[in-house]
Amino acid sequence: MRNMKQIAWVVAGVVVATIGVGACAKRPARAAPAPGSRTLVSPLFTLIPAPSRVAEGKGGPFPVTSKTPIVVSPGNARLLEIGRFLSDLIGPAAGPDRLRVEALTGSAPAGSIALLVNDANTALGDEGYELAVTPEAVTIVGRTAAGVFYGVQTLRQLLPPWLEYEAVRPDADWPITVPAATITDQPRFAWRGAMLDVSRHFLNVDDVKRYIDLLTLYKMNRLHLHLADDQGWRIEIKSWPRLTEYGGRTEVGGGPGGFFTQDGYTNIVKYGQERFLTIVPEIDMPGHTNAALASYAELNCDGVAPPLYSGIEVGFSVFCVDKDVTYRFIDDVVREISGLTPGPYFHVGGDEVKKLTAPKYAQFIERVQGIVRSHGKQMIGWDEISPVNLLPTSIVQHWRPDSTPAAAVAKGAKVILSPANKVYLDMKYHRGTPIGLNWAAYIGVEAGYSWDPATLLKDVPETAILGVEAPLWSETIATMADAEYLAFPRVAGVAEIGWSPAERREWSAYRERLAAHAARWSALGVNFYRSPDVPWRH
Ligand code: TNX
Repeated sequence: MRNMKQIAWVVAGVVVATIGVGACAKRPARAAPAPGSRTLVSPLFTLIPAPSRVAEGKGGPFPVTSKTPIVVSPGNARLLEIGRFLSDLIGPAAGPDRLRVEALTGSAPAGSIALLVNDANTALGDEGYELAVTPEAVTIVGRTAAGVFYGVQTLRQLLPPWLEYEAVRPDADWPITVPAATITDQPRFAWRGAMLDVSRHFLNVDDVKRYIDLLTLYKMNRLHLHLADDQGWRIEIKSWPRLTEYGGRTEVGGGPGGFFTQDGYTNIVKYGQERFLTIVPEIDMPGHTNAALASYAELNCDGVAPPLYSGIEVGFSVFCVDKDVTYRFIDDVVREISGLTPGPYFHVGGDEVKKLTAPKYAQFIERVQGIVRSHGKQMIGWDEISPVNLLPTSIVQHWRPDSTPAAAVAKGAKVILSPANKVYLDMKYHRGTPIGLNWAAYIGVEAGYSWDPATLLKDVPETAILGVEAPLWSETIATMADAEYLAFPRVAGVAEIGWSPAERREWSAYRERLAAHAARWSALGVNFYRSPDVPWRH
C-alpha cells in the first residue's frame, strides 16, 4: 500500500498526458505526443476525495468492452439502478449497445463488473466500499447500496475522462481500461454538503440537477436549498399561493426571478435520492423574509405589505412574531414542504435578525422548533440559534468565523461547519475575481482546502461535528456558469475535507491530484476557475 507521501511523489514526478479537447461536446482528438516523454499518471493517484487506502494491483488493467456485463446482487433494485448509472456513463463508448445490467444468479462471470452488497461487512460502515480491480474482474462491495454507489464514483474517476462527453462514439483505438488496484474507503463525516441560494437569483430544476451530478462525482450527500429570502420566494405553497405568484417574481437586480412548483421540487428530491443525496430545504425566518412580507400584508405588525426588494442589504425584514397568523403561516409552510421532503431535516435559517430583542428571538425559534418537530423533522439553524433552548436533535450550522456554537455543543447539539472565511463559495478567489463577494475573505484554492474540522473551533470537538457544507450565495450569480466558476475547483476540496481521513490530506499532493480533474470538467462542460495555485494538466 502507498502512503500519501509516495502518492505525492508519483504524481509530482510524471506528467499527465493531455487529451485534446475543445469546449464543444464532441469527440476529442488524440493528443500528439509532446517532445520528450509524456507518461500517463495512473488515475489511482489522482482520486478526489482521497480514499482511506489505495494499493496498486500487480496485474495489468481491466479492459471494458461492449461485452462486459455489469452484474449486481439479486433482489436489490437500488443496485440495478446503480448498474444502469454506470452503463449509461460508459454509454456508447464501448460499442453500439449499452453494457448489459443484470442480477446475479450464480457467481459473477469472468470479465464482469460486479456490484455487490454484503451486509455482514460492518467494517465498511453506512457509506464505505471495497473496490478490487484485476485483469479479470472489477468488484465493488458495500455494506449498503450507498457504499456501492460511492465505489462506482471512484470507478468513474478511474475510467477515462473523455467517457463523460455526451457525443462520445466507440473507437477501437481508444481502449477503456481500469488500472489494477484494491481500494478500501469510507467517509470521515456523515454530512458532506453544499448549499445553493436560489433566492437572490433563481436557478431552475435542470441547473440544480446538474449541480447534484457534479456534487455526487465527489461523494457529497447533502444539498441544502435556500428557498426563501428578501429577494424571492422560490417554492410553491398551495395554501399561500401569492408567495410565488407575487413574491417569486423578482430577484437581485430586478430580473424575473422564478420558483419551483411542488412537482419541480419533488423532481429534484427524487433526482437526489437516486444519487444518495438528501435535499435539505431552508425557509429563512424570522428575518430575510421580505418576499413573504410583501406577498401577505398580515404577516407585518403594521398590516402593511412592503414593496418587493431586489437589492442586497440584509437585516431589515422581520416577521411579526407577536401575531398568531405568523405561526399559522409557518405551520402551513413547514407542513407542505415537509410533506414533499423525505429527508429528516428542515432548516429555519434564523440568521441576521437585527430587529428583535434576544428574548423575543429565542421565543420565536423555540416555537418554530416545536412546529418543525410536529411535522416530523429535525430543525437546523444558522449559528445565531446556539444560545436558544435547543432540542437534542436540533443542529447548528456554524458560519460566522468569529462566533462559536460551543454553548449549544455543551448542551448536546451537533454542528455543521460552514466557516465563511474557508468554505463560502461566493467569496472571490482574489481581488480580481469578476464575480463574488469579499466580506469574509478572499479564498484561494489552497486556503479553502488547508484547514481541518477537528481544529477549527476550540470547544467543538470532532465528535460534535456532523460534517462540512459549502454554501454558494447568489447575490452576484446570475447563471449556472457563474455558479460553476465560483464552485469549481473549491467545492472538490470541501468534498475531500468531508470524506478523507485527515492523514490523507496535504495541499502539495492535493493540488497535483486536482490538476488531473480539469480533463473531466472540460468533458462535462464545467466552467471552472483555472487557479494559478494548481498545475493544470489540461
Ligand atoms: C451572509 S450566511 C448571509 C447571507 C448572505 C451571505 C453572503 C448567512 C447565514 N447569511 O444572507 O447571502 O452572507 O456571503
